[in-house]
Order: sequence, then structure tokens, then C-alpha cells
Amino acid sequence: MDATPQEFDRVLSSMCTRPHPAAARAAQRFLADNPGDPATYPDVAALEERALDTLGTVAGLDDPAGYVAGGGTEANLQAVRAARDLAASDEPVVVAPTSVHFSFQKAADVLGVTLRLVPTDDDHRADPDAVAAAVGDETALVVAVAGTTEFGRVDPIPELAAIAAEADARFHVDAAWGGFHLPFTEHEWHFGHASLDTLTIDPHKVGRAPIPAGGFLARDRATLDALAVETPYLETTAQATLAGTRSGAGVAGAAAALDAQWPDEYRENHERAAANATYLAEGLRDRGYDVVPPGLPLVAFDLPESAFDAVRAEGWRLSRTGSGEARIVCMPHVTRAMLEAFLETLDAVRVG
Ligand code: 0PR
Repeated sequence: MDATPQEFDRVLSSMCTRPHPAAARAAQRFLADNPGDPATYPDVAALEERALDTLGTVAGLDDPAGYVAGGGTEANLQAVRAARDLAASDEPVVVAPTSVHFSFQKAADVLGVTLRLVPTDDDHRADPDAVAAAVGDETALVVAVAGTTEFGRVDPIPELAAIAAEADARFHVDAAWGGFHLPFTEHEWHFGHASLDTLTIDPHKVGRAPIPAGGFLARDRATLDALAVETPYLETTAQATLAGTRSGAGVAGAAAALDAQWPDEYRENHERAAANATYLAEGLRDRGYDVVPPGLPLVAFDLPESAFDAVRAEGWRLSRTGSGEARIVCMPHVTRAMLEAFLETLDAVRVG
């Protein structure tokens, strides 16, 4: 098979995007380096420290602990793992809104903890009263989402942090997708705004790093110590990551993406994406579609099955939420011209 990479000019629902050119170049240079063995590959290890520092700056954390993970799934799993291992209870429970990414289901399965999902409010955000009612002595971790996968919502982070603290539970924020939009909004979401223990923020989504590059941040070094295992035959003595061998391309790409874009290009991207989301939501409303008002730049709207199939047949890569709305993620590659063309397709399939 003569395979070619996917063009991005009709990709609307993915959280992946074209990597930043500087990040792609850096990735190419570090293809064979293994950040999992910093004593043998010190330069890529230094790039990881640099990336981590910038991620800390983005997320309001001086001197962050953490690392460049394989993606948001690994970062979320590690947050659950640390909470499980530091918990007082033998049967730890993770309390999270139903809007959490399905990676928490995987984490619960792999780690043998119970995931207690709490219904969201009418605006698809975590409901603090419902979360407070769901926590108890066995709660090891409360999870909030800053930029939900389906509706781009930001949970009330300070209130949820207070509920976690009251219950003596740890608190994790999943900003895997939202983390490079939020610094340019009024939302309270990071370590500087509330008492968080851990946070996920992925360079390989809005950060425009090549895949794989997730971000796992922890307030205290003790979190990483809880995750660390001894590495008897390596020069370094312990490893806190889930993977052993890791992608030097991912780490170097993330460091270069952050260097090139934080903060100015990320701000420009946010402003462009937010304007595009508003444009699209208005365009859809003008045409009579029911639109979920966008939070962060992601537009979900009701689209009949037949129209959904027809636009997909025109090559648009579109997916749906669990409740059936079509969803368009205004990623860096999603331009105004693309959205105009998409609306034209919608008009054509409606007439046709
Ligand atoms: N947390 C949140 C809030 C996410 O949206 C995602 C991914 C994750 C964690 C997990 O991150 P990784 O996929 O890096 O492990 N959300 C995307 C989604 O489910 C993943 C995705 C990305 C799916 C690109 C399709 C695609 O083309 O939509």
C-alpha cells in the first residue's frame, strides 16, 4: 500500500494538528535519543527539563516536577496512580464529572481503582454540589477538566479544589487540550489559582508539538517519588515515567514547540481560534442549527444523521459527541477559509 499522511485541510474534529515547523525539525534530529536514559542521552534530557520549565510557567508552577509523557492518557493515568499509592484507603475511589476523557476509565481499569462519575450541570460543567455529595473517606482523587473533549467546558476549579481538600483527597486538573488556550482567558484553572496536586497539559494537541508529547506536572517532588521505581542497571537510579524507552523526537519536538510559541504565537493562535469558533457558531445558528454555545474554541451542534454522513462523504473529517452533536475543534490548522468551505458543503448537502 502506498500510504500517505492525512492532509489537514478537511480535518475538523481531531485534537491533532500540523506540528510547528521548528518542532518538526527538532523531532527529526532526536529520533534515536532515549529520554528514559538521561545518563546516556543528556542533551535530550536537558531539553526535557527545559520543556518542563515552560510547561510549569504556562500552568502557574515554579520549579515543576513532571515529565513529557506519551500523551494525555499516560499523564492522567499517572495522576491516578500517584493518588492510589499515596491514599490512606485500601479501596481508593476517583471522583470525576461524566465529562472526563475516557482515559480515566482506562486508568481505573489498569490500576484497580473505582471511578465514580458524577453528572454534569446543564452547561456540561462539573457540578460542585454533586461532586461534594459523591466524595467520602475512601476518595483518593478528585478530577476536574479544564477544556472538555466534547464541549470545551472549564470546570469550576477553585470550588472543586476546596472540595478535594476538605475530603483529604488529591486534586488533578486535566488541561490536556485546554492548556494552551486557558492562559489567554479569564478562567481560573492552574496551580496559581487553586490547590492542585497534578495537571495534564499536552504539547501534542494545541501546543503544536509532534506526537507523542503529553505533559504531566506535579506540585511536589513527592508525587514523582511515589511513581518512581529503581533502575538497577542504569546510571540514573530511578524512573518515574510509565514508559521505559521514550521518544526523543517527542521530547525535543515539545521543547522546540514551546520555545518557538510561548507566549506570543500561542496567544495569536488562541485569538484566531476563538474568533473562528464564534464565526462558525453564528454561521450555524443563521442556518437554523442548534449550537451549544462555545466555551473554549470548540463548536458542538445538532446535525441530522443524513447530513452528517453527506459531509463526511465530501471528505470532511467530522465526529460526534456521546450525545450525538457534531463537533468541530478549532485547532491551529482550522482556518476561516476551511470553515467557510465547510458551511458551503453544509448548504449544498441540505439543498441536495
Ligand atoms: N484529556 C482530554 C481532555 C482529552 O481531550 C484527551 C484526548 C486526552 C486527555 C487523552 O489524550 P491522548 O489522546 O493524548 O492520550 N482527546 C482526543 C479525543 O478523544 C484524542 C483524539 C485526538 C482523538 C485526535 C482523535 C484524534 O484525531 O477526541
